[in-house]
Amino acid sequence: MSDKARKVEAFISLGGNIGDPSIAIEDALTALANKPGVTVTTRSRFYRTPPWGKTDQSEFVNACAGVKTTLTPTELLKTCLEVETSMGRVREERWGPRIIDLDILTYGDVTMDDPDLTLPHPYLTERAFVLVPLKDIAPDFQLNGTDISAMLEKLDTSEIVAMDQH
Ligand code: A4P
Ligand code: MG
Repeated sequence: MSDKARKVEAFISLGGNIGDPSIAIEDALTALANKPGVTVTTRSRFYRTPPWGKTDQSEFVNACAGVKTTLTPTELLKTCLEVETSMGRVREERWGPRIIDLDILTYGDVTMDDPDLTLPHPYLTERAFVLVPLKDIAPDFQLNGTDISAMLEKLDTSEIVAMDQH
């Protein structure tokens, strides 16, 4: 099989709310693209988004990227965590403020529920800050027969605002 044939498409969400999150997302995309076995093929616009889950913190900037990868899901997660760590991310409270967060939304059509990795991402369908940028790069995205527009209809997107083009 050629290298090209073995590549799997994965979608990654990026976000942060400390310092200048737009710069952090740019840096994370560059770091990801420099990792062996990962090609960044598409990227969404960047969005200002209200904090979800833990609401008493600064607003976030969020984006999504599409990658083609020869890594396994676990290797791709390790790579994402390496990018976070190399950028100075320190893990503190759950859903709390962060310089940068990279989550794997989907990896091909793989489903898994390991202690360290759940695919598709468990909160994917509940988070407008993920789905709005994902729709930029994957307008035909579907999960369990539901398309992304139908998922978004159930969510409040009114405070998710596209930033100037990057
Ligand atoms: N993990 C399991 N599945 C995955 C996956 N599909 N992708 C594990 C990535 N990681 C996955 O994550 C903890 C562990 O989850 C990882 O080590 C990995 O083994 P974490 O990033 O250290 O912890 P966390 O981020 O504090 O918790 P969690 O549940 O991952 O939070 P989220 O889901 O990252 O949410 N509001 C807005 N507007 N925008 C945001 O970006 N982000 C969060 C954090 C909360 N509110 C937000 C935003
Ligand atoms: Mg995370």
